[in-house]
Amino acid sequence: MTLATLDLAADVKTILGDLGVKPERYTGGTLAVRSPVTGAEIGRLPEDTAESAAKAIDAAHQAFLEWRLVPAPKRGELIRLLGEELRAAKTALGRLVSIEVGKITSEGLGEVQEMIDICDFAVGLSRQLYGLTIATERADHRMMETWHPLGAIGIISAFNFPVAVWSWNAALAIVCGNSTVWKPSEKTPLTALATQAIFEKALTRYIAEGNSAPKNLSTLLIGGRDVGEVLVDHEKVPLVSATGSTAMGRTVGPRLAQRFARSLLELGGNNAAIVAPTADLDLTLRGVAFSAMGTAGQRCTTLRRLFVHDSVYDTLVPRLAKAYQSVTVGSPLEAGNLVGPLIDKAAFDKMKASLEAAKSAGGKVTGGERIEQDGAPDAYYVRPAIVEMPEQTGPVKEETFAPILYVMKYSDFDEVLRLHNDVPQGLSSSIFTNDMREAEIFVSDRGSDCGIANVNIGPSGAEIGGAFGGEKETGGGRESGSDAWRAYMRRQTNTMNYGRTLPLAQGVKFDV
Ligand code: UN1
Repeated sequence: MTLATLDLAADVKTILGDLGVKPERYTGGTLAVRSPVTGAEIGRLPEDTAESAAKAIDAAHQAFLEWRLVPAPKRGELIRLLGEELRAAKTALGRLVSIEVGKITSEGLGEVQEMIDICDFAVGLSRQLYGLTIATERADHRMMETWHPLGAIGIISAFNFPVAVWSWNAALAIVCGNSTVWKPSEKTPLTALATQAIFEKALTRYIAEGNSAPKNLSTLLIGGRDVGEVLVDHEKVPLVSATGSTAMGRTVGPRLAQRFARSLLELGGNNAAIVAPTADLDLTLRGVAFSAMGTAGQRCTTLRRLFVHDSVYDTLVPRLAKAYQSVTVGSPLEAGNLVGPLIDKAAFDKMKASLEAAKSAGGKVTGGERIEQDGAPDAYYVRPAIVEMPEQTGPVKEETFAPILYVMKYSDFDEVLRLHNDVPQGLSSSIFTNDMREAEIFVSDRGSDCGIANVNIGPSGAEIGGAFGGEKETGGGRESGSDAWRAYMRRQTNTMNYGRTLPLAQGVKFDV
């Protein structure tokens, strides 16, 4: 099938229409959206202005003032309904993700599943927003900590997980009693429109059940950097959760710090895997292939650096190179293809530049060439590249958001651990080994310095139950599972005196 026969704009219209999104929300505007599948335009959205964005944030703040009064388990009911609506819309939203981002069908659906999973998690959480009771040094006193909502939470998301990242933040923020204001990537506003419509369906059902909820609990801002800046600078936004490049985080982080607002940053990764002498090589091959080539190398958790022990190098690397040659690259909407397109030409240009830099640094490149598709001259499909590097230099230390896997040989475990951690980023990591000592050391204090460290699994494809995020230039934030909810709340320490005297802490006397 040639891509030229696909009318993706019509598909978009059907999907959005079925969800109740009016055509004027995605036609006739100034923000053009192209599908990476064909390179063709699939929407043109009217954009927010600085004024409309500021107004929307004020309204979100008002919504917060009301929503915080609703008991948390009741807030959870709204997210339970959101989970139900997402289940009902899974096929449609998954397909829209595939159209707008270029993910293969199972990954588009997987992204929506991730949204459903976090809703389930958040519903349970809505009955578990607990604090501690702490022993006090004073008689007839009780000391405890309580958790309270923050306000209107800003969410800035990236193109590669256009809707799941919103849900990790929004599902938690909302059960915690906050409202949310979402600025999606300007490359993927259509999936955001769809998600907002799904949220509104849940809200309508919630109100029909006899609950009350403010209108602007979840707000969507459409636009580019200027609109994002309004969100970052607005005094009524106490926290911005931002996912994207390290360069973006370098701007957003200090601007938030300037006004003492909080940031939750999830930035670049440069994730590695170590393949040790005892590794199960069949399992390793599959783990590496999915992590390095899946989503066309456009996950922040994508495997980018592979350290292979010299005793297994000559067995594994030729097998890997073969998998790279034979992996099916093509339309993500067609069953059987495993690697879809890059998001746009700029991504392809960056990939080419990194491969050139790798060659100059002594790298042996296989793959990386563009695969042109009939009838789709503006779509950028590439054969994933595998680059054997003499050492960890040049582009190996940078994150290039494309399917490039740098492979390096090692012989000493301590040395490979040092090299593993010797990059500016610290998101995800893994080791393939059956040696219990190596596995334990890798996840110990002296092992991987990343936010995520896996054994016998690649670095990508995390479940929502764990806290997601990383160290160093990755920004330090943690989203989704574990106790990540605390980022969306403020902690208060309460000391209650139920006695008739006033003993002061630290034995201080002050008798007037
Ligand atoms: C991202 O690429 O920003 O762990 C998020 C994973 C996915 C999320 C990736 N669950 O690969």
